[in-house]
Amino acid sequence: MASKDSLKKIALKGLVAALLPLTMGSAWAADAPAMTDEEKATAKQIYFERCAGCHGVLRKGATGKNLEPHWDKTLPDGTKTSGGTLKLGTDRLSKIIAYGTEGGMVNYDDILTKEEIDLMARYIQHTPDVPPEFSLKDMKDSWKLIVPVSERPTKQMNNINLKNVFAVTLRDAGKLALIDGDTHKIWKILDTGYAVHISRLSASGRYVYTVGRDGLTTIIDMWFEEPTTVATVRLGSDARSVDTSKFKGFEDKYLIGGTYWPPQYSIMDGETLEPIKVVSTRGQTVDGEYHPEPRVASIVASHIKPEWVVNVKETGQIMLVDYTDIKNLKTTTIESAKFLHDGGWDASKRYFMVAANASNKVAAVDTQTGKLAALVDTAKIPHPGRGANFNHPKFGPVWATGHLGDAVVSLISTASDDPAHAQYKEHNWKVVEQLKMPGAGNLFVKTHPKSTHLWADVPMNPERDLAQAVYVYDLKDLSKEPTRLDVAKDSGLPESKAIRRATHPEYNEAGDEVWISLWGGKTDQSAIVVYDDKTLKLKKVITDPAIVTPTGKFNVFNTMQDIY
Ligand code: DHE
Repeated sequence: MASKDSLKKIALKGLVAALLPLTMGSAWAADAPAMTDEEKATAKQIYFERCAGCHGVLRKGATGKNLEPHWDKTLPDGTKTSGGTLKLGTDRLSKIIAYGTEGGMVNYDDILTKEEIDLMARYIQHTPDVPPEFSLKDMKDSWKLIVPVSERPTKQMNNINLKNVFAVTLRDAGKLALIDGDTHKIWKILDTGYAVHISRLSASGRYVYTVGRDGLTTIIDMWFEEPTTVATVRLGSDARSVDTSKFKGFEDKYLIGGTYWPPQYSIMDGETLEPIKVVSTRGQTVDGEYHPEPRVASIVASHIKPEWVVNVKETGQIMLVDYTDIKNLKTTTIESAKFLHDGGWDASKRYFMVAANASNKVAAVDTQTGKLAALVDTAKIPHPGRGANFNHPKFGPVWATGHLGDAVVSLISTASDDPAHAQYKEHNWKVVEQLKMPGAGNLFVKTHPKSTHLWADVPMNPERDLAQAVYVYDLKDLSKEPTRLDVAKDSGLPESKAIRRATHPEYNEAGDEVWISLWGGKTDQSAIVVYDDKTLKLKKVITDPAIVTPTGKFNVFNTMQDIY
């Protein structure tokens, strides 16, 4: 819910200023229910915070349905059909927002007030506003170089084992906690953009990059005595992804960031964040239709080439961007399937596996040849995070993904150049096994080369008992039921009204312990619960009044090396 406090905070961060022009010049649908300017401004903010991620700023739909007042479409068999929010009306829309749908829309009756639900039901019957563009000049104007490179340390000035530091998103606090993985102590909490989505590490492991949903990107230098934000820049008004240049000779040289709005990616200097180039992703979908809002979903840096893999959600186009010559940028565009979202490398780091979630497919990109290796059909709404790689006792190397829409974890056989794996070739790019989960609503799976366990969460399941627990599979015997760990109970925190969702398993550097976030209410003290990976016994609860809504956690070493 967008409380007055959170609205104030975001306003301070300049987001409202960026969004205000959106109301101007919009053509409100004549038949839509009346709204005051104040109501529209509040609804716009809630839409940005809660709805745009799935339905899109222009409301053309992606993971979520199209929410335009009126739409016409031609089905593959030639039948013409139409619909829209005006046809559904305020009552029906209020019910959908409050109680959700079987199609995957979550219920908002415990997040938004009745008044806010009514407000949103009326708001989405109006024509969507087209937000302003964000140019290279806008980026340059927003750029703040807080500590120039010449004034930064030339060696590490602290005794922390940087490789085992965890960057932890404190989602609703708009902050990032850096936690020492060796001592389990909070090292420092820093201000960042609103609801930081991911953190990524520079190739050297010295810099942490974060990106907020509001597009504010920060670079934190861990060589100071205390971690210090050395530069910030805004990428646009809505963003989810960043990555660095990891290929030999380009370490820490460039940063790339992707935005949902405007639909584009930006290239910056890796040490200062000085903006260098902006590239639009608008264009044709894999079906050949023009799309005005193809948002940049996951971005990943190759270890075997000077390239980034940029996954464009709505068009289903995967771009391999060669960063050796930014002025004369070369990109290879690979057709896959619409609604690309998140993904990770296979064990060999040659193939990038990315979920086309609303198409129920996973695309495997061969980054060596620059071609699509396969489009794999999976269960409903694959959501891998970065996925998990291990050797299946019967099928050899597999990459695992969980599903938001089905109670399974899918194991996909991945190709390998190792002659010892030749026997598994016939299974490559097929789902070779589905592990049964206790319910749908998985977001992340994780394992480690030194582990014999596969961890899976179910935070989006409506059942409290499931959402507050994680499930651990024994990789030596996948026929066994997974072990259930009650993370909320193990945290020792008092029962809370809001479900505390156990999410995002992340290994430490040694690969012998696993950290789970307990994602509680937006003002509740919460925790990170640490388990011994061998015994599955509770090892430590990291909690503090400042630990509020922890979600993603990124271990420096594992993120640098893409170990999962
Ligand atoms: Fe995420 C990864 C988009 C909601 C936590 N999320 C990603 C990526 C994208 C994305 C494109 C891949 C980034 C990359 O690798 O470069 N996420 C979106 C959305 O559009 C969506 C559905 C709605 C929204 O409005 O943002 C959404 N995501 C969420 C959450 O609600 C989560 C659970 C909690 C939160 O902090 O917001 C969440 N997303 C994460 C995390 C990752 C992520 C922790 C990184 C996973 C990893 O291990 O790499």
